[in-house]
Parts: sequence; C-alpha cells; structure tokens
Amino acid sequence: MNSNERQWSYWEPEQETIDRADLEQLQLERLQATLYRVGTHVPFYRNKFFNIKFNYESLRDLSDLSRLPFTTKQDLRDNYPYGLFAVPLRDVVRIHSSSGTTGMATVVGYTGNDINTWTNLVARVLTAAGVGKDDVIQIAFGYGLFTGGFGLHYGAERLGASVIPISAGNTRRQIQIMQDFKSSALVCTPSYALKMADVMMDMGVNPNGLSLKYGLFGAEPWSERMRLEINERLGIVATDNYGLSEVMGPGVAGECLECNGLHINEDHFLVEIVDPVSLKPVAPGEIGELVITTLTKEAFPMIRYRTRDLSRLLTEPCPCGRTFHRIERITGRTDDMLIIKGVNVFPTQIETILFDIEGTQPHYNLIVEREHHEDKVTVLVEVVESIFFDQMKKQRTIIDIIKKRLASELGVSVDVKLVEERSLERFNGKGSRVIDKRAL
Ligand code: DLL
Repeated sequence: MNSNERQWSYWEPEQETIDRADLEQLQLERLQATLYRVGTHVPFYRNKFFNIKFNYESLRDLSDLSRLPFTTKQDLRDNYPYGLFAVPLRDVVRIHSSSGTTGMATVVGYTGNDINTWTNLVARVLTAAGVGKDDVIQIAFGYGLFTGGFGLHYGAERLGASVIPISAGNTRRQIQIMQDFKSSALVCTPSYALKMADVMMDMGVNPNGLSLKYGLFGAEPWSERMRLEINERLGIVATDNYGLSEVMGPGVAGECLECNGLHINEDHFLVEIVDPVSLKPVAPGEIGELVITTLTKEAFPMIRYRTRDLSRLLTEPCPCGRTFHRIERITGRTDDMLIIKGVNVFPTQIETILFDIEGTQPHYNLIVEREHHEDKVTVLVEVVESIFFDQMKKQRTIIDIIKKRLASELGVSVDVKLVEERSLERFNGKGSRVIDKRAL
C-alpha cells in the first residue's frame, strides 16, 4: 500500500505485515499475560484451571492452548452480569450487551485501553476496505447496547473521516442524507444495503448520481451473490467484516479490497477452527467452528470462546500484503441462533415468551422469510380450542400481547398467527420449529 496515498488512514504495517514467526512469539507472550490475568482475577477461569490442574505459568507454546477448556455463551449467561469481568467495575468505561431478554443477555465490558484497541482495530478494517480520511461515512448500524454502531463509529473517527451517526432505520431519510451529505461509504448489514437500493428505486434516486464508493457490511450472514447484487445496484465495492460482542464487537476480522476472505486481527485474537462435535482441530483448510481467544482484552478476556460460527482458515498469502490469515465468509452456525434484521434471536427466547401467555399451547413454528430484502418473521402458535373457535376478541388480545412482548424484549417485530390445537407438526425430541426460507 502506498503510504502517501493512505497517509491519514489507519495502516499499521509493523503489525499487519508481521512475519509469522514474530507474530507467533507476540501471540504467545500476550496469551501468557491473558491467562495470568484471568487466572488471578476471574474465579470462573481460576476454578477451571484448578480442576484440570493447569498451571498457566507452564504455557510454553501456542499449541498448549488446546489443553484449556472452551468457554460458551452459557458460561456468560451463568455469570451474568459481571462474573467474567477481569477488572473491577470502576475500571470499566463501557458496557455493551447482546440482544435478548434479561436472563438470556450476555454482558461485556471495556476498559479505556480496550476501547482504544477496539477503535484501532475497526480503523484497520475500514482502511483495508478502502475507506480513509477523506470519506464521509454513513453508519446505519444501531447505536446502543449492540456493538455495531459505536464500534464502527469510533473506528471511523480514528481515520479522521467525517462520520454520520445516523443509526439504523428510516430508510428514506437515510437516502436523503446520503444524497445531501455526499456519503462516500455506507456501513450497515448487507440486507439493509439491498433494502436501500430498493427504496432508492422507489424514490427515483439513481445510485450512480450519489457519491457512494464503498460499503462495509457485517453482523449477519450473506453470500457472494448478495455482494455482486449490492456492488451492481449501488455501484460500490462491498466488503465483509466480522465480529461478535463476546469477543469485542466489529473489528475482529475484515476483508481488504481483494475481497477474498476476512483478515483476522491476529495480533489481538487467536483463532482455532474445531470440529463442532469432536471439538478437535479440523484438518488445515477444512470448515469448522471458529474458536477465539482474546490476547489483549483487559476487562473481558475470553479463553477459547466457541463462537458457533462456521468458517475455514485461508493461509495463502494475500496480494494486499497483509500477512494475517483470513477466514472465509461465515457459512453458517452450529446452533439455532437466528439473525433477524441484525438482531440475534434464539428460538427458545420466543418460546419462553409464548408460553408465558395464557391460552397458548407449547407448540409453535417460526417462519423466517426475506421480503424486499427485509427479514420477516411469522410466529404460528397453537391456542386452546375454546379460544380458537369462539373468542375473536381474545384472539386479537393474545396476538397483540405476543407482538408487544417480542418487540420489547427481543427487539424484533413479528407477525403472529394463531392456529388450531394439534395442527403443527410434533417432534420427538429436538425437532426444528424454525422454517428459515431466506435464500441468501
Ligand atoms: O454483530 C458485531 C458486528 C457488528 C460485526 C457490526 C460486524 C459489524 P453480535 O450482535 O454479538 O455482534 O453478533 C455476533 O453475528 O457470532 C455471527 O453469527 C454474526 N455475524 C457477525 N458478523 C458477521 C458476518 C455483531 N460478517 C454474531 N457474516 C456472530 C456472518 C456475522 N455473520
């Protein structure tokens, strides 16, 4: 990369083009420091290490990491809200949380240094995707407990770019602002980018007349087909970026303009790919579950976090010059988590709400579709016979309650249809109640 061309962008060649041997040494030192931090400050890890007689001072090689147990989302829930924090709350300057009802939410914290690192890593991702100081970046991710808005915002400011913190929603206004403020980069979910393209058509706005050049998309699965469609319809270069709140938020990995996989910020994250059943490493290049260990986080370090995201490691050199390994775009999940309009939803969360409501039966289906590039969820739920046949008013009330509770507790709006008792398919054991018809 030409340093003059990119003088104001965030390019850290010492790290991003580091020699593998040096990187591994750095990772080892940082891993030792992280294990020391959690071993001394987080009872959860201390107990785990004690149980398997693991002395963190004995870690001499990165491969020793495989001796350690995994951490799961359930561990985060069991330690809700602050049990896994490695610093006292007085040192925490920011708290984020993944969506969900109180009992299901996972809470993460950041020290001042963590925010600084996060900002730098997002700035790297933005730079790799072509964005720099002269850009006007429209951030159409939600600002709030979700890490998308704030994460991308801080990184974009670090570039010295002009940042528009418009947040998600109100698509016509997004497009008006994009026109008036001359946004040159769009940051949101890929499905929202396509929705914007639709609304532009409705508004008679020609995307070629806009200043838009780059799009950075993430927070939900998408496909190469969707990328081509976005590129063509918006006249931009769309890149993929990946992250998760448990590990940091956006900034874990991002594509460069080669668009051939997402460079992992390996000086801060150690990635393993394991078979989701045997939990053993997959053969090089095979698809498996991403397991991530944070190497520099202070407030909320994670050891061998099972992301449930499926991908493969790409180790061939990338023409962009970055030496960090890449992951292929996320190809699926190993659990039943759905991402609906960027919001992570577990069917069990919907189930809990449904069965709390009088008159409903413990049988339901979730139908997820994508209509005009927007996710649409319909909940079919059985109701007792007396309500189904007789009580129209009661039916309307039930539908209303379900909609309101799902909207307020999960942050997603759904359609609800009440169906007759015993009309939905029954499963022996854990059948799938989710019918996901989205073709990405
Ligand atoms: O979605 C963080 C993020 C915000 C990433 C903005 C990129 C841009 P969570 O809400 O915790 O965090 O959701 C994390 O979303 O485990 C994946 O299943 C999914 N996900 C995130 N990025 C991608 C992506 C943010 N590029 C969960 N492709 C992760 C596919 C993604 N899935």
